[in-house]
Amino acid sequence: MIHKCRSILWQMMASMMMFVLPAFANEEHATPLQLGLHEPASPQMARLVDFHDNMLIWMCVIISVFVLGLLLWVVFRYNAKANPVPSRTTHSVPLEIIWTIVPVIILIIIAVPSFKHLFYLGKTPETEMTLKVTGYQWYWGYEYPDHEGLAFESRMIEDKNIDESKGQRRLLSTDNVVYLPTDTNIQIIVTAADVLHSFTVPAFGIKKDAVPGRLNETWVRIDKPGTYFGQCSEICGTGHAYMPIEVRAVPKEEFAAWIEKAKKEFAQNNYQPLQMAFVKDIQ
Ligand SMILES: [Cu+2]
Repeated sequence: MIHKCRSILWQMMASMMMFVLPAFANEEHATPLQLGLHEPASPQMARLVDFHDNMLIWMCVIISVFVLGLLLWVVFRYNAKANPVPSRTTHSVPLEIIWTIVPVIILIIIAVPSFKHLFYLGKTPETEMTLKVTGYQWYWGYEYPDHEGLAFESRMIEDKNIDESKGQRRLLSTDNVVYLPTDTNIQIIVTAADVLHSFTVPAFGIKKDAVPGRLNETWVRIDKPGTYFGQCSEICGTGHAYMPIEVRAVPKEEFAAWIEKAKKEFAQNNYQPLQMAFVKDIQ
């Protein structure tokens, strides 16, 4: 009987590991039962993962265990049986000072590295190229202003047309993939043509609101080649869940070859990119 129980236990553990282990693999997209944040593909995301895994999560664990310990102490030490005559104390100045100051100190400890990361994410370094992203209901438009204004639209591939043998993924793959070069500082300008959207690619640590009539800016430097997925992260209407982002990061030479191919391919589409009026044009 004990032997049988043990073997069932082993089987359960083995099947659980089957689910959990892929979460630690180098995946470019989210996996079922994934633990932890996305595998970073940019220095921005590497910093965010480091901040989360080595600091925030441990602070959460310590605070949760401490609060749980206090609760258990109160439940067992001060229940009606163990403590029939309760104390009538209502105030304790030293205790109130401690439980005000300690959380303030904890917040300061979190704030210092947090602001450092915020400034790093917000300050665009010297960039080598620009990608302009426009959110539409419900697809994305991409423009490459440094490459003779190459522009195209990108829509989700419907479930029935998904071809898994080509690595396509339901709700994530798009008909026109955005190619970007690796090891290049890329400025990303984000706007929208109708309602609010948000351009988000977890592997890059990017989430930028796309606001009609306004240009928001961010940047990325992709460390390793691969296909990276993202989704609109601002509730923008009934098609909100169906406007994914698919980015293929390739070495610089491969990117240059793709640009040449894409210029010919999209020139036939007669695509009209969104025209933005700049303040200097109006004056
Ligand atoms: Cu959207």
